[in-house]
Amino acid sequence: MRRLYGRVSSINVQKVAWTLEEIGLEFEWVDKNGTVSSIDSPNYRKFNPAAQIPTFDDNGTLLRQSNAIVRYLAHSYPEGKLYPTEPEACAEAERWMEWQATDLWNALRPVFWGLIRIKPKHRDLNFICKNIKICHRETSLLNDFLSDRSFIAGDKFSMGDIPAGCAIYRYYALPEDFMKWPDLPNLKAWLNRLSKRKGFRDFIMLPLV
Ligand SMILES: N[C@@H](CCC(=O)N[C@@H](CS)C(=O)NCC(=O)O)C(=O)O
Repeated sequence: MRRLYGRVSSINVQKVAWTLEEIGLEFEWVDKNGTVSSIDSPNYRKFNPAAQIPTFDDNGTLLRQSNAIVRYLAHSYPEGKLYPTEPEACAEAERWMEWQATDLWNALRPVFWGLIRIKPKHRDLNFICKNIKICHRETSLLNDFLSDRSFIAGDKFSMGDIPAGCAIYRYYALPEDFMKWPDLPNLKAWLNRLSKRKGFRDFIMLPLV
């Protein structure tokens, strides 16, 4: 039995759900429509002591950390063609997975929380604006990188597109009055290519909550 634990509103759960859809694996989804912390219970902590989502149970193999789960699935199910076979292409996929989880997310997460999850009266606008500037700097890097390719690892969609695609969707779904995005045509064209994929439409293109 395969099970994915965690609510669909979590970016980290979304990465795994999209990967599973790309590979075509069937799974049971626990707490899909939950809210923040809804899954936390002594039972859940037994297999995720940090009480974080997602956890993926692959027939008894317990996996945690979203990008590690995406890599595991891409590697373990080659029929999904998500794991680049050339080392150079694989390194680019890995590079932008790391970038999403560190350089971009360190700035985008406080913007997302500040504008979507925290009540306006509790917002730290200076902190949000400082992080919006960092987000723009980071997304410009990906925009430049995408100038000579359709997808992150080259001509073919791969695991490298998944974490970054989830985060860039959020970047553009945040309120325009605050974001004032720079012109990033390669990034927008790539996002448009991702939007043709069922997993992206079903699990990523959702209202931010
Ligand atoms: N680095 C971890 C971060 C996991 C994480 O922070 N998950 C958040 C949701 S995005 C969480 O568990 N929140 C508690 C909850 O919603 O119950 C990963 O990529 O899996």
